[in-house]
Amino acid sequence: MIPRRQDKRLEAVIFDVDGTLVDSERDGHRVAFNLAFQAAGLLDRWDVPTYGKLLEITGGERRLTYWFERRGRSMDEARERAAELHKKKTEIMRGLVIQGRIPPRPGARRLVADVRASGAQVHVATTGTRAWVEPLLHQVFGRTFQVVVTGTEVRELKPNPAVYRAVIEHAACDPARTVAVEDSLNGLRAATGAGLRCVVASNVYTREQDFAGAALTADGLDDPALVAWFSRRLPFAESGPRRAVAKRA
Ligand code: XBP
Ligand code: MG
Repeated sequence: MIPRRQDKRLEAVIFDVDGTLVDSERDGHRVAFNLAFQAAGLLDRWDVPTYGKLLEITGGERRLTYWFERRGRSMDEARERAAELHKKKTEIMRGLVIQGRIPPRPGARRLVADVRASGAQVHVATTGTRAWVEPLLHQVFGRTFQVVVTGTEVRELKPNPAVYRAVIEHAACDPARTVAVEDSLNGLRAATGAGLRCVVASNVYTREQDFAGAALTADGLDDPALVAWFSRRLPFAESGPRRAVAKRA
């Protein structure tokens, strides 16, 4: 008998960080970029809508390079400025993390705990910089995640699938039994480009994006449709974790 796809229980879940596990963009990264501009004596500032558009460019340093080029600086000068500024921004972001200023998205802690309790692995694939990602994950989720690959380790950032490929390789998980959780089109492309299914939990910045190709599109990690999707696919779903998850659906 050919097993149906839904009979294949999940072996691993790979989470994106920014905009997925935590609400980090508008009141976290954006604020840190603006403080870095200020510290460098620059007049550039990113308001909420401007930052929303700039999010199409993943990776803080690339985002800054793009910004400086668009403001008329040469490519070399833009890169140099961006590298300098991004160091400062990373230091500031780390400070915001340590002060507890970056909150989890509603439902994030619960979903991660349910996945772990089911026996499936939990990993992270982010374009963010390790210097702030590590303290953030530790502070908000404890020592939960098994493999964490960040933008510091991979050359090509999302939508390139490199970060997902690296997680799959390090975790030695079967892509057919692994799902990614993302908030953006760039993230969806990266995950599917690595051969993974991807569940999208959109947010205010990404809600209007076209998520064709996603296994599911939900409004958040506490969306009943998303909770039910996982409850049907986590291992040992007939016992504890499923009942706990399904009750909330
Ligand atoms: C998130 C990003 C990150 C952050 C900034 O993309 O692009 O770069 O915005 O962090 P995703 P850094 O959620 O798709 O991984 O400044 O550390 O790069
Ligand atoms: Mg994201």
